[in-house]
Amino acid sequence: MPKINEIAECATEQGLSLLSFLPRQSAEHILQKERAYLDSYQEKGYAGQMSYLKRDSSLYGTLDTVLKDYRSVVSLAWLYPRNSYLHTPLPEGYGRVASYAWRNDYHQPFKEKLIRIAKKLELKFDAQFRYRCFVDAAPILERPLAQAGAVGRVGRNGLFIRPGLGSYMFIGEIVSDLEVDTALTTDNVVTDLCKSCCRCCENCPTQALVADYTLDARRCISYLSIEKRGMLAPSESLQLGEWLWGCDICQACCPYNTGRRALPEDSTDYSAQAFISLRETLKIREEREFLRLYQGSAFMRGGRQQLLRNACCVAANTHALSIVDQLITCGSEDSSAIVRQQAMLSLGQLKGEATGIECIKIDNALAKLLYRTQKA
Ligand code: B12
Ligand code: SF4
Ligand code: SF4
Repeated sequence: MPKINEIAECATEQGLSLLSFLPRQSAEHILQKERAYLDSYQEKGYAGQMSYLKRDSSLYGTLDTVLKDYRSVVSLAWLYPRNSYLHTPLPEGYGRVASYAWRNDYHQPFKEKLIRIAKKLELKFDAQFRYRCFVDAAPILERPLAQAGAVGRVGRNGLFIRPGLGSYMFIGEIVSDLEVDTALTTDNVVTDLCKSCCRCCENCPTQALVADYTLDARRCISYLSIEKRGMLAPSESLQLGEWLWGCDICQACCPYNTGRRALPEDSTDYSAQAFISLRETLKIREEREFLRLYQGSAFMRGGRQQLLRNACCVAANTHALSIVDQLITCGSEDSSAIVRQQAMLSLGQLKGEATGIECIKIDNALAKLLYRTQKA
């Protein structure tokens, strides 16, 4: 039976941190409790359009659905860069990208790390056991499971925070037949992290954190930019603010992310990933070109249409009059009706700010686009 520190060692070798190692009974108990929370989350409509979050909560109430008669679940964290560009003014004609999306998509590489850990344990203990590895890809309530390990907690912003590491992390699990050595040390049990702090709630620009630990996804920039399909209503488009993809505000303002992290900081210059040119984005007309640029990135989740839709919104929100021509081209030529309409809405918004010749140009373009839309 592997001891908790042996699992932690294997995790460290893969650049991961151990968050929890739970026997079946504890995991099932937690998931049953959280299931009730999910029910009320669904009832209040907080899940928005995310159909996968609206599935019957019984699916989430056990891990037997992913590995029948499993014996334990290990939760592990993979840190990603923190967003240190939030105080850098946005360059004109650019949009912000949340730091989880700066590197290649995390799902596959993280899963491979988890598989390597499981294989190492098999070798080390000369025992074959059934296991399955998951990263954000099954009906698993990852944060409550991570929290049960007592090394960190979910904060008021809804994110799992481990003091010393912060919250800029992905969470993944190994569900398996491994027996657990339950000797968890209790001297570092984290109970209340936030105390009287409320920085995340105060700084969330859309008041999406509607109650302690509770996020109304429908108001969250991350949801609107990544998960919400189709057109964005004018109020939603405004809510994106400067964010082209995701949002880091409630993490960046959290004191647990501002100190030094226990792991070495990544010294890569991520500015080219943190700020993306709206002009270049709005020029991507073909799926092939989108794939050439973004295959393997987090943008694949929403695809070309959604990235361009968001770029139109950010252009209007940031008063980017310098890319009016690009918006006009999008409004008339893009193959996606959603992109065309979002471009027209943004042009309408920018018209109010333009003066002289610029204003006449937008007016003419809008009249032509409107005529064409009515004729179609
Ligand atoms: C749906 C989803 C979203 C949705 C909705 C988020 C939400 N609050 O549910 C949207 C698109 C908005 C989103 C945004 C982001 N997400 Co997301 N998301 C998920 C996903 C796929 C499911 C989450 C889920 O089941 N939610 C349902 C609710 C009911 O459960 P829960 O959030 O797991 O847990 C809640 C309860 O435990 C409750 N709770 C716990 N204790 C207590 C105590 C009390 C008193 C109360 C009332 C409640 C309570 O609060 C928890 C947090 O809301 C998970 C992956 C997964 N399978 O878990 C990733 C995941 C949560 N997301 C992740 C990330 C990185 C993000 C973003 C940071 C990305 C970005 N930069 O834009 C943002 C952060 C926004 C935020 N403040 O949470 C990571 C979080 C890592 C971490 N440190 O916590 C995860 C775990 C993915 C992963 N495998 O790494 N996400
Ligand atoms: S991710 Fe942004 S919009 Fe969503 S809760 Fe955090 S600060 Fe608010
Ligand atoms: S900002 Fe403050 S209240 Fe919000 S999660 Fe961090 S410590 Fe908790």
